[in-house]
Amino acid sequence: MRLILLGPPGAGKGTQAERLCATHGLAHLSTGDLLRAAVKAGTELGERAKGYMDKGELVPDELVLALLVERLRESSDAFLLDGFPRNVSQAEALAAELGSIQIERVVNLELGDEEIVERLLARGRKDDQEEVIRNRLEVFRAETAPLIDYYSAKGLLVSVDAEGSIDQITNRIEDALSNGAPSA
Ligand code: B4P
Repeated sequence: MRLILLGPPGAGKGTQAERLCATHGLAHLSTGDLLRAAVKAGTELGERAKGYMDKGELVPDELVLALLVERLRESSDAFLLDGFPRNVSQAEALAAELGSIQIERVVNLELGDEEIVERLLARGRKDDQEEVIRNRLEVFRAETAPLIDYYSAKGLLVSVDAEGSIDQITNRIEDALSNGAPSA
């Protein structure tokens, strides 16, 4: 299975990705986690990424791709991409990298702004201050939301309501993966 988890910051991509990967035996490729690990390790790439992350901006594509591509090559049969792609140019780079390998489904988690702000303030990571969260929402709308149409046009998108308990949302995703023809 080859999946993408799409959705605004704090929609629960990382939370649901862990469960889906455990259930379906997928490699969990989270660009957020890879970037935070690079920052923590103090690598040159991490140093460059840090300022963008602290402000809630997207990290430049070439840095994200440098981190991701090797992992993707190791796991091209069964993976879940969590938080990648974040814009159309990353989606195009992904398609070029995968060549004839097809993404099977793109799960789009939908959640309103106020619930997002509440969850992220409760999470309390360094980039979870209200001003930074609001900026991340703006960045999502401007750069990432166009991927909803992009993957919908390819017939790959399924949208899932991400409000409710973690178990409820996992069940909705599993239902969407097993039942449905992808929604337009
Ligand atoms: P990410 O690490 O991708 O994180 P996120 O979008 O903030 O969170 P996610 O949706 O995974 O939510 P989570 O499960 O944690 O991005 C961080 C930053 O990295 C970006 O701002 C950007 O700078 C950079 N970045 C990452 N990928 C990039 C890329 N491809 N290109 C450029 N830059 C990139 O859930 C959030 C909280 O809600 C948690 O505390 C969780 O416990 C809680 N929660 C989850 N589900 C819940 C539920 N149902 N009810 C209540 N709480 C819930």
